[in-house]
Amino acid sequence: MTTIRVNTQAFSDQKPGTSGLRKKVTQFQQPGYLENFVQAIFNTITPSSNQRLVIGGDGRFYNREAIQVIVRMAIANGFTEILVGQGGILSTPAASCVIRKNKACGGIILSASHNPGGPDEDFGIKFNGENGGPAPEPITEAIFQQTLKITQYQTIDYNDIDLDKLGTLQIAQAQVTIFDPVIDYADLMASMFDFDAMKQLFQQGKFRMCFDAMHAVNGPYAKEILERRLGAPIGTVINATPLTDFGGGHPDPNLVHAHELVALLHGDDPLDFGAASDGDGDRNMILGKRFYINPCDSLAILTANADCIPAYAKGLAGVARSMPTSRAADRVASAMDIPCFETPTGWKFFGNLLDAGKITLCGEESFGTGSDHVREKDGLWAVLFWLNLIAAKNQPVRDIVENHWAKYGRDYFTRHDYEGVDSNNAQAMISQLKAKIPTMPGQTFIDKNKSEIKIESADDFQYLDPVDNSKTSEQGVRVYLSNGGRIVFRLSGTGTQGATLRVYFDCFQQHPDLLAQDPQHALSELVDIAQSLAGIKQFTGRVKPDVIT
Ligand code: VG1
Ligand code: CO
Repeated sequence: MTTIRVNTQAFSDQKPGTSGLRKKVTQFQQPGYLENFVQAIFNTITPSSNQRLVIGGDGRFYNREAIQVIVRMAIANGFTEILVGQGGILSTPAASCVIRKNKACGGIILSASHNPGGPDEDFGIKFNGENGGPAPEPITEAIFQQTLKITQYQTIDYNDIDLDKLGTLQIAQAQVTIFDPVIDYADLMASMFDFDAMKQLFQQGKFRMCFDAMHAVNGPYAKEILERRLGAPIGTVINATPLTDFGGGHPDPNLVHAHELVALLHGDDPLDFGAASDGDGDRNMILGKRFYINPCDSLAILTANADCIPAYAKGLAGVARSMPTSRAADRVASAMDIPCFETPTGWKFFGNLLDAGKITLCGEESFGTGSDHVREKDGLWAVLFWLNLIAAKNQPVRDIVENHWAKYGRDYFTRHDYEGVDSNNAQAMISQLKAKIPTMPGQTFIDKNKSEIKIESADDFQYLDPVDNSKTSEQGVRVYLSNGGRIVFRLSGTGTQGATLRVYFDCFQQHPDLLAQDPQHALSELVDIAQSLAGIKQFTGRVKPDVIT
């Protein structure tokens, strides 16, 4: 074993954000930078009762190099069993599945999710605990404190291992196993859904779909499950080979970045169903024929129809959504008489609720949906859920969604992102907004029909975890309006450059004639109110958002 001294003071920026530590590759390449964070993880989690660790990533640039470093350090830190996905590949949900199945003490996942990859792009690392989920706040905070404190890290002198060759190597006290990253996950999916009914969908030959893996990690998973196990035609999965730079694109499944897929669902001969997932395979976008499903609606619809799926036939314990996600799922939960929880943004807050059996399904507006089968959001699972639903109901996507709106009403939703804003200006905007909270209630605005919209209440969201009573504050400014609308302001915790301001809008509509509007139109008054409340233009210098979802 070798001990190497590190200059921790140079690395005071290793505070994990919404989803682990995300920085530019060049930052991770500084000598000792990755090692500092990895040693901080090991110092925080050891001594643990078992010494089995899972390692894998989304295949982006620097994935393989980082894995070699982490394997050497894990051996030097006393781990006895180290499980590495072949080729360094492991989607985030599959990592969660493998940690749980093997009863590991946790796993290290290398990903910057939907952010671009490449020598000048982003890299990321996070630790998931023995439940397979992202480490909760107290652990990530303890890791951060360690990053500031440690003066040395442990490693061994050992050549790079062959990440592509399946099998087990004995190195010092440790067994290092390179395993197939797809099988366990595919088996789990087969145990949850009605694969026979889904196979028939493809056998009949009338149903046509495409899955866009965006050259990211889910390609091999989607090929195995959709094409091999469910019999979808070869070629159903496009951009199926994970590439270190994701083919130069943003592996972000939205209408802008998944344009190749979007084109196949429109045009003269559109497909029936389309789906995409992100860099690390935990996000999903679902499309019907010339039809887009908002992720907030997706969560509500999956909740309402869970009884069609074998894994959920016994019913749901409850459902949870992140705070900025629209309240569509709340309406379903209340009709089903099950609890609905509102958590801060980020998957780590769902973990306790899932572990305690308080919820079965959960989701976020940012294309993340999941359930108690793992402790991460799960892109391919959401796609299979929808396929199973289509097969069970024998209805096209559009009908399923429109019937849902007719029954429950529609929660219009949109998110406006201002990217790469000057951090000080963004902070200043949020601070002045917070200062105004006490005087907001009662403030009125006149809409285009000359009627009044009044602010009913406003706060800075804080969350009291019902399982461990931990408190998380300053999670975003919420403004509730008299017309049923809501505006939320928060700053992103996943960006790597400047600040990203996110403004979320949602408004409930029940009138049957008003269920088919364009969300931007339906929410335009809220957008104006947000502008006058927060002074976005004045603070950011931006006249319009960079990304609208
Ligand atoms: C964003 C999303 C959030 C999501 C997070 C990680 O965080 O808003 O809902 O959980 O990304 O997703 P932020 O702090 O930038 O708003 V992923 O797919 O990066 O693991
Ligand atoms: Co992701």
